[in-house]
Amino acid sequence: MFAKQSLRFDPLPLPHRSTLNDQQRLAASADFLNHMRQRHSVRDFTDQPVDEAVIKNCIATAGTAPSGANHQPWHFVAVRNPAAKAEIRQAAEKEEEKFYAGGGGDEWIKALEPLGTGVEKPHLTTAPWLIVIFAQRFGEFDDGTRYKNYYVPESVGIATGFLITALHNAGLVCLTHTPNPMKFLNGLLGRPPSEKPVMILAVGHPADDATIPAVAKIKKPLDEILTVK
Ligand code: IYR
Repeated sequence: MFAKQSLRFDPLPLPHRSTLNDQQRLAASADFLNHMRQRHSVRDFTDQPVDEAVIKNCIATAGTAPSGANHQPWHFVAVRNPAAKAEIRQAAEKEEEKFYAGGGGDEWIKALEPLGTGVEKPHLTTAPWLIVIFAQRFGEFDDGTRYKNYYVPESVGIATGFLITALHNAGLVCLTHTPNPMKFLNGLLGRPPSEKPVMILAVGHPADDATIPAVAKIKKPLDEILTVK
């Protein structure tokens, strides 16, 4: 579909334009900041189902992200099948066992201590959905010939940010989970070797007794992350 020789530059008048005035803009930006400050990575889920239509809208939102040469080098697999989730959990915990037994290296394992993470990943079976995000190293024309993708990690990172934001906007919580290595996901989910699994997002509703690590509330102050010149 993309990078075809037949695609040409064709400028369209900007289809959508904000009507906010400066005062409304300031209020909107502050409201959105407040909304996003209420997003937390959650590790404790209920098994309460989430409509597929909601997941589809959130993934469609991710699909609106900007990407290198507009090649949209991503694929999302939304898993709700309990047996498939159990397989993913089993394989992920196998990798995590090696990681926490020392494979991750002392410094990395120490850095995770304040987050309280460990080998057990119950969210992978409790959460009603696992969204697995794949990055496409290259694209393929219909005849199987390849074309290059550009800025793949950046593009997939932006799309994942859109997805996490969309899920939060829909009143859901999620956890970014990155077992290392993740190649087992290609086999379990039938994705080609040209695609690199980037992360698993466990998605659903928070358990009544869900907690977050206190350190997660410590965000760098603006003057540390921003320079205005
Ligand atoms: N994949 C492991 C380790 C882990 C790594 C990072 I970086 C984190 O921010 C959290 C965990 C795990 O999920 O436990």
